[in-house]
Amino acid sequence: MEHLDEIKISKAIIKTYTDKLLKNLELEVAIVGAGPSGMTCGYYLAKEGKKVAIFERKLSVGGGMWAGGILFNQIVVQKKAKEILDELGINTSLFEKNYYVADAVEAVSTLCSKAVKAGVKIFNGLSAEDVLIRNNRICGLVLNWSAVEMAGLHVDPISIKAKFTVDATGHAAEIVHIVEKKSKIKLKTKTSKILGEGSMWVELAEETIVKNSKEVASGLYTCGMSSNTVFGGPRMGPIFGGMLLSGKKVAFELLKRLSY
Ligand code: 48F
Repeated sequence: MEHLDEIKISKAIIKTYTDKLLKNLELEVAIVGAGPSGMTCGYYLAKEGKKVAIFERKLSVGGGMWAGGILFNQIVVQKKAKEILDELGINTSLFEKNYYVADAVEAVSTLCSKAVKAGVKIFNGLSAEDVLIRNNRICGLVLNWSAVEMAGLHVDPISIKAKFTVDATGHAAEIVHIVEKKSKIKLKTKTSKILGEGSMWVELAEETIVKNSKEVASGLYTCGMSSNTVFGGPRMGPIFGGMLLSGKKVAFELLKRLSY
């Protein structure tokens, strides 16, 4: 029988996880949320050698992309976004002119794999519950185990620092809400406040989501659905192209900012 020791297994987990976390306490980009937009953003940053980590509340990555619409696990993307799926090696088929479909499970698993292999470190089971702010600039995150959050335990969090932070938390836009609630920072929106999401309008939403993916406060970007929540735009429902294009846009903006 091959010798296997329980203590060695425990040591392997504890030591390597601790090393990984220690190496990621200071980042170039910290992304909150491993949905489609956050993982796409992370992929393009890591591909260019940037130090980027994603903090995801759930055990699973993928956010709302596992089940295209009403649990039917096919996703729809438009032509512009299909190019991203092509680059990632995710199979698509033409449904009708400008409407492509992909298997949601293939899309999430491949996007995650490509992001991780490009160098993104994903920390799942960790929730961002606050931010670090210095000189009116968002410069890091305050993190706690999601299990602690769920159990309502009175346990203090830890912090990480990042040159840039991305709120890719989906409809909730949790990080921008924290900044709005806890600081006097004026958001870069029309009213300096979160404008809120409108009812579904796919065509308009897919366009505005990309425009709205930008810096919302010094050091803090929105990406994916949180962009329409923050800057005001309709929800887009079961189409995912805008999420991918939004993640890519923010990554390229950050690449420019990081090279100054
Ligand atoms: O919701 P989600 O998939 O965001 P997205 O990338 O994509 C939106 C679409 O799925 C869909 C849509 C398409 O038409 O509108 O809704 O904008 O993924 C967001 C992820 O962020 C995690 C959450 O668990 C999910 O996996 N998350 C949210 N808040 C936190 C968080 C937090 N405070 N800390 C860590 N993770």
